[in-house]
Amino acid sequence: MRDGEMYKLIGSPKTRAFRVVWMLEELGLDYDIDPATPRSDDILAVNPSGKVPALQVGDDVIIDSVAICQFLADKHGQFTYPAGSLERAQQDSWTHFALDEVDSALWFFAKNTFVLPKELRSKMAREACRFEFERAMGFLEQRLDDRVFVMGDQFTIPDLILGHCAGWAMNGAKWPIPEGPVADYITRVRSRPACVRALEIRERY
Ligand SMILES: N[C@@H](CCC(=O)N[C@@H](CS)C(=O)NCC(=O)O)C(=O)O
Repeated sequence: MRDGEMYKLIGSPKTRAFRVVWMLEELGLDYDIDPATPRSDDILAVNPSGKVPALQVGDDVIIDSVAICQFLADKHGQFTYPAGSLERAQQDSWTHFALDEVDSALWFFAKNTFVLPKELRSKMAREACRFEFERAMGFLEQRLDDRVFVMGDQFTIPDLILGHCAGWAMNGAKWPIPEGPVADYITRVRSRPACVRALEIRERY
């Protein structure tokens, strides 16, 4: 990216684009937001699947919230361990846990609630999603143990993804976060000033 060029986030902050807003706020960077909705012309112009978010970086576009957050963390040297380190492998393992166990349950629930055509939505699938989510919260409690953040004292990308998914669970799916260490961890992550600012920004869209 050339000096003076701004990042442009394409995607409504009410979607997974929220993760990118939060990351940009953590890093204190300047950016513009095009609050494109899924499958709108603006996102279809850069992503054939119509899924948001995307980040425009000069003439390039990065698709996928986690790829974008990891790129920003790597580029600006914060909230990540360096590629090739064992810590980075552990961090990536947590990122995949957040996506495989938590994001996927929420997403499949959303698909079976309002995304898929009505005739393809299934109550059994929604129940299975909730079952998977609750099981994932149990795994999270075990893996977290008594850490402040998943990697210890340092806040990294998987904390941000888990923090976003927890808000999605509580406010979207209406699934509670189990009280105790997991709820305390989620409160800790979501009370970060950058998350609070991102939540305020989200309300404007
Ligand atoms: N793995 C992608 C998932 C993107 C995604 O599914 N976004 C949703 C909104 S949060 C979307 O645009 N859905 C539209 C669709 O599935 O057609 C990411 O993290 O960015």
